[in-house]
Amino acid sequence: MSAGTKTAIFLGVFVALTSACSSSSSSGNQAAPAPSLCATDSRAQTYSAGMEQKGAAGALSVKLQSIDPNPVIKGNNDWKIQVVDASGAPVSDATITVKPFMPDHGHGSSITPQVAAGADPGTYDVSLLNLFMPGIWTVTFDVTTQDNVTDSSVFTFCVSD
Ligand SMILES: [Cu+2]
Repeated sequence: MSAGTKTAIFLGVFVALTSACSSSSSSGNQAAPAPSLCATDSRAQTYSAGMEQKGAAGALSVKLQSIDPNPVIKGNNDWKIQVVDASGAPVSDATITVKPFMPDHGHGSSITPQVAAGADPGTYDVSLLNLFMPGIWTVTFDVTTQDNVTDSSVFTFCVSD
């Protein structure tokens, strides 16, 4: 066998290997469609009536009594909440600031949620909770009581496309 024949055989094997490799990588591009972002994000909470979020200071808690719509939607949401103290007693006449925020994007909402006293002790009606983009939103309730007790509770929900 001449040196020229050996070189030709070597080149033939090399071309066969590289073409097999490139054809297998191109077929890998046909992946299944990505699942919805909310289904796979473990940060998202699932709403249930009465779900409670203890404040960071441990002094107050916020309960979600109802959310409308349920689950949360892209756009304006109305929530009914109740604030309770560490012993579970309703806290009326508190000052509450509600802050929606997208942690992955670093922005809030330009619409300021409105808070009004609710029908029952310690309850408040939150309106214009504007979650305007799909994805993870944190909703922070900063609460100050008449006795100047302050606390902050955070809920995390995912807004679907
Ligand atoms: Cu965003």
